[in-house]
Formats: sequence, structure tokens, C-alpha cells
Amino acid sequence: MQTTHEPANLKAAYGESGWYAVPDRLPAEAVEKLRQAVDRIGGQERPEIVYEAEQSVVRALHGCHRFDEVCARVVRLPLFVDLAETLLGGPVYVYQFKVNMKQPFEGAAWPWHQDFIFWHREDGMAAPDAVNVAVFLDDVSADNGPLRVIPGSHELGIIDGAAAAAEPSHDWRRHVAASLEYTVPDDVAESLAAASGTESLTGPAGTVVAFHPNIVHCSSNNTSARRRAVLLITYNLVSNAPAAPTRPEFLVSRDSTPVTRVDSNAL
Ligand code: 6CS
Ligand code: FE
Repeated sequence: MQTTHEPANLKAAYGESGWYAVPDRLPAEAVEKLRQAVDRIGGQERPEIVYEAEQSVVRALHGCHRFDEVCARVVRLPLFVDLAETLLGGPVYVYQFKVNMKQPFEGAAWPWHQDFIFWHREDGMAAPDAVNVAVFLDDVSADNGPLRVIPGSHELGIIDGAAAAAEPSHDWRRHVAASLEYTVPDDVAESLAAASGTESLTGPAGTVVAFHPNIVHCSSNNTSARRRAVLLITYNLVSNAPAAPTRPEFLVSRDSTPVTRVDSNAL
């Protein structure tokens, strides 16, 4: 199968650090089409739109590939599907689609956390045989709230924080708000960061970065005047599809049919 990535070094680098910045970028005209889709959807009234705590600023859009034709095509681009299949080693489907907006001045932080614990505890995903593909829709720099990761932390499995003892709320709003249900305690994250350092994922609009479901990551408030919108497509191995997820379908796809590619210039 012709892929768009050099599998050898991609898998080695990703396996080592838990994340990988892909050399290829999403072309500017495709980024612009996605920005227009985000603006279109963000102005609608729909359950897939999550707001910041003060209820008027959009925090994230969810599941847009299920109702918007540009988003439905972007998840099928060979650039992303080849990346996911190379890293996961088999046919994949779109498990989750979201755009974290990180609006100027009001885009709130995401505390230190891992993603797999949400998919495992809330949806029944058996193994972290999924991958997050981040696509920057805006330029991301140190001052507009970049994603920060702790390299190598993907090898630690699920790090149980305070939530481990508490009875889970099973309220999906606690899984996408600034006050997350499952977090990695700051002292644990800080000691991991002291040992391994942290990397800030920055780059121009169009940058593509893959990161592991168990890598410890966070992002700060956006105190700048520049939005930091990032599209996150989570691909899951078809063979790893949860049997009976119950969270809303815009958070967890029920359709585990292998994703089929469109042409690279289909957007
Ligand atoms: O609950 C979820 O599915 C989402 N929540 C977080 C904090 N990351 C993973 C996923 O996007
Ligand atoms: Fe996350």
C-alpha cells in the first residue's frame, strides 16, 4: 500500500516519545476550508458544541465529521489515514472528532491528563490501540496555549489520580470541560516532567502531530489575542472498537467500518 509516510522512522520515533510531528503539512487551502467549516458550525445551536464555563465562548466542537461535508472528507485524507494505519498496524475508523478552539483571551486550560482513561473507563475501549492526529488550524506558538506533552509518559499505562477512588460521575460534560473528571495529579505530572522534560507542540497552521492515548498532556489558558484552534481526529483500530459505548455518538462513534480514503486533494 502506497503510504505518505516513511514507516520505519515514524514508528520508531512515535514508539520512543509517544508523539511525532509529521513533516508534511495540510495544504493552506484545505486549512482555510476547515476554518470556514469551524466558523459555520460554531455559529449554530447544537448539542455538539461545548462552551467555556461562562457559557458564551465556544470551547470545542464535537463529531462534526458526522454532519459537515468538509469535516467528513478531511478524516478520509490519505495524509491522516496512512499515518493512523502505519502507527496502529491495521484498518482504522474515526473514533472521535473534535476541534478544541482555545479562543483568544478566553480559551481555558486543559489540566494534565491522559486520554485513554476516558475511552477505557467511559466507553469500554479495551486497549490504547488508537491514535490522536492533531491538525493545527491556526499558528500555534508558546503564547497562545500550545499542547504540552511529557515525552515517554505513554509507556506508564493509566496513571490513577484522585478520581480513581471517587465514584465516576459518568457525566460526559466532565470529560470535555476545563474541570476534567480524570486528571494526572499536578505533583505526579511535575515529577514526570522534571525527569523527562516537556515538549510544547508549536508550529504554523497546517502542522500535523500524532500523539499516543496514554501520553500525559495539558495546555494552558490562552492569554493572547490569537485563537489556537486545533482539530483532533482520534482513529481507533477496528479490532479495538468498544462493544457498547453509551456516551453521546458525537463523542464516541458507533460505526467501526474501516475508513476509506478520498483523494489527497478532495477537500
Ligand atoms: O472524554 C473524552 O473522550 C475526551 N476527553 C479528554 C480530556 N481527552 C480525550 C477525549 O478527547
Ligand atoms: Fe486530551
